[in-house]
Amino acid sequence: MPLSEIEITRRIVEGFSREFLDSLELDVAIVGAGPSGLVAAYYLAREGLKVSVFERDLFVGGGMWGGGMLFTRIVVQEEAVEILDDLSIKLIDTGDGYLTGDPVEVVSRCTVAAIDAGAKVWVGMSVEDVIIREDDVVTGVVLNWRAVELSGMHVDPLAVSAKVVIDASGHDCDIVRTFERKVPGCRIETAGGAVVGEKPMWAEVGEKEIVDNTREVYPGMMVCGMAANAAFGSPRMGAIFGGMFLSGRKAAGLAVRKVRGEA
Ligand code: 48H
Repeated sequence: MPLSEIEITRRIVEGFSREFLDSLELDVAIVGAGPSGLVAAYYLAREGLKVSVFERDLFVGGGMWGGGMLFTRIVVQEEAVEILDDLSIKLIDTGDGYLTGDPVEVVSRCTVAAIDAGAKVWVGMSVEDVIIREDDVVTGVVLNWRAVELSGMHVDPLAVSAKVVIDASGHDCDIVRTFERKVPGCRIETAGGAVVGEKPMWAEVGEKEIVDNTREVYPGMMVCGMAANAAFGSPRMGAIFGGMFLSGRKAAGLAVRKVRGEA
C-alpha cells in the first residue's frame, strides 16, 4: 500500500523525535564528526557509554575526505595501525613504518563502526555553546541547526546534557574558544591558561604532541584531534592521520574513566 505524504511525514517526525528525546541526557557529547571525533565515538560506544556526535555539516569525515591536496590518500604511522585494524580498515604498507589509506574507505568505516557500536551521529547540528554550572564545570552542549546559524536568524537553541563534552571541532578549537570568550578569567589547562592557537606545519612534532595535548582542559570539557593542538599551540601536520586516531582513542579512554568516576 503506498504511503501517503502525511504518513511519510509522521514517520520522519516521530522517528527523529524518539531518537532525539533518547539523546537528551548523554554520557559524552562529541563536537565534530572528523576522524578524531568518530574514533572517540567508536571507543566510547564500545564501552557501553551513551554517546552522540554533533556535526554541523550534512556529512561526516571533516577534513579527511580530500587526503593531501585532493590526492586522495592519507598517511598513517604504524603506531595507529591497531586502531585501524579495530575499524576493519585496509592500509597499504609503504615501508619504514608508514602506510597509506583511502580516505573514502577510512571515513566510511569509522562512521559505520561508531554507529554499529551504538553511537548516534547527528548532522546539520551546530554546537554553539556549552552548559555550565557555577562557572566551574561544563555539563552539556547547546545546539542549533547549522542552517539557522548560516541564515543569521535569531532562533534560540536547545540543550543536551553530558557528563563529558569533547571538543573535536578541528583547527578552530571552536568550543573551547567560545567558552573562554564567555567565561572571562576561566583558566584552560594550558601553560598560559588560554587557547594558544595552532602553529605552522611540523609533521613530526604535531603528531607527537597531539596525543599529549588530548586532555581535559576544563572540568567536564576535553579536547581531541586538531582542536587539541590548537588549544596547546602545537603544529599542524598535513595529511598524516595516525595522531588523529590515537588522539580520539585517548580522549575516549579519559572520558570513560571520568564517567565511571575513576578519574
Ligand atoms: C558542530 C562542528 C563545530 C561546531 C566544527 O577538522 P576535522 O576533520 O577535525 P579532526 O581534528 O578530527 O581532524 C583533523 C584533520 O581532518 C585535519 O584537518 C588535519 C590532520 N589537518 C592537518 C593540517 O595540517 O591541515 O573535523 C572537525 C569537524 C568538522 O566536520 C566540522 O564541520 C565540525 O567538526 N565542527 N560541528 N558544531 N561548533 N565546529
